[in-house]
Amino acid sequence: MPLYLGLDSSTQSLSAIVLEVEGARRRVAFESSIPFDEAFRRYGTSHGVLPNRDPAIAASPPLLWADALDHMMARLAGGLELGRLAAISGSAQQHGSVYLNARAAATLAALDPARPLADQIGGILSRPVAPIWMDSSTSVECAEIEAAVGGDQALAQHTGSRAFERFTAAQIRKFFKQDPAAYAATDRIHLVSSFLASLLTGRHAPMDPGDGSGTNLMDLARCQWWQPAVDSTAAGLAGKLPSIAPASTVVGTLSPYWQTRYGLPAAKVVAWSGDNPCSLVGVGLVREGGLAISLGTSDTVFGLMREPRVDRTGTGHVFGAPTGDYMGLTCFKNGSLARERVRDAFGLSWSSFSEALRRTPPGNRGAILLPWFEPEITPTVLTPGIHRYGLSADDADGNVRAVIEGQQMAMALHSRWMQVTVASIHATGGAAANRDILQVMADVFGAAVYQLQVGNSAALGAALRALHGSMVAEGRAVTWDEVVKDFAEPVAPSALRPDPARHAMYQDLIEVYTACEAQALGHGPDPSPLIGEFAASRR
Ligand code: XUL
Repeated sequence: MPLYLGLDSSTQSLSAIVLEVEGARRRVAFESSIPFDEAFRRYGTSHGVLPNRDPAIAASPPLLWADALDHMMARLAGGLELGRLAAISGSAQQHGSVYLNARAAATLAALDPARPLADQIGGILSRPVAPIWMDSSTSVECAEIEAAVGGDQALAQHTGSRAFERFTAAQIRKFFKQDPAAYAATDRIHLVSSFLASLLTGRHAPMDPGDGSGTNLMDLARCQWWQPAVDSTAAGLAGKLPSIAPASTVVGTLSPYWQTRYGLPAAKVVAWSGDNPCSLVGVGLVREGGLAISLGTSDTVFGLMREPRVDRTGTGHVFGAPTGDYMGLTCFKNGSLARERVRDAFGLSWSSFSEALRRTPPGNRGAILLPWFEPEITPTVLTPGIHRYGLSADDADGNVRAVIEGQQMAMALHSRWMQVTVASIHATGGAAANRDILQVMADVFGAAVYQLQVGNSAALGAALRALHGSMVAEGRAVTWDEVVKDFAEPVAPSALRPDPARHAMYQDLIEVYTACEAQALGHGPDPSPLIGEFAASRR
């Protein structure tokens, strides 16, 4: 029975899911995860990121990702009959970029199977670190790129997003300006996804349109690089970008390095993509209509779109979807890290965090917390800071409820641009295991919230993409509904239903939240009277 491997290189860990599929027999055969900080202390990361005194700068070592890939393959080879491995695909944190010199192609093609991968590829990096999605240090470059292409709306219309600090174009431009010699020595700029695919195939892999649309450089309609953006980003960039191939393309086979090192077959490698496009498939959203919320290092709200409805307010993004459609997405940086910061500030465990949530009244008497522990993506907040309204800093229970309600209201407010009538939400990511958090989600959105059988939707989505790409390559007709069947299905009996009275209350509270956000961003009046009115109306 053939096996399909999905890998997910996220901010903090590398995960793997192996599916066994033949006809109606479909099961998850293996799941594993390697946390970066604990397993690879020598790289000095914290939560997968290199420490930096400037909170706007976030970068990670690409060699760490390669090392983790090597270790995961060893783990897989030890636990499975990998001779049956038919195809592999992968998911990676979006936007991060890896800079390789002209020696890369020859080195990747001739790796020594007796030696660890990370020991052999240090010499192909023209930049030792990769800026990642948490970086917010490129506002100047964003403005320069937008001005050069005719403004933010022009960029959004063509690429799916206005310029964002973490997107690859602004990051490339900053590198080009700050280190022109290293930029000149760069022969190829990969995303994390196409870099890892290249390590597997032993040659430069293309990008898929899902991850390509997180660069601010890809023409969304044609799935090709958009020349005005490329030219406005850095001199000579066109020659340094990989090609873009449809998400189900087989981009190569496992290179001799992996075959000899771990006794693996020449399995097909299907183009890797970003974690959010992979999750779209991994939560089963292969049709327009539903919404998914991923509560991970970042919190994201996303849904499939048949047509690219670009956000005119400049909040969200339109990416390519693995199905060949599009997806709308809004991203929040203060996701799990903010929840952890509140939990740790009051010395709580996750279970006492949940108890605090249960003890406090929904609506929190109008208290609002804006949890911008790190610079925030949505809304744009470059200088981090916590804002409390009607809430004391030492009220543990109140802060727990406020961080959860604040995050959910921010997601509801800032996903309105997608114009999706939300009847149901598929919840994924680590915190989606917490049903107290999901009940707040159901009440804020007024929608039923479903948990899924497989928690890691990005790795599952990658494995399902391996299955899809492999079947397409074999000329077998298959629909996406058939691909996701059984694996990416919501667990119906466990659905969390919204309470109509609480949903009505949250609709009022979102007005208060909106006023607090505006005041904190410096363009709104003191929201205290609104908070007072809300609290009085609930007495
Ligand atoms: C999406 C984004 C994050 C990363 C996290 O635009 O920046 O969700 O993909 O890995």
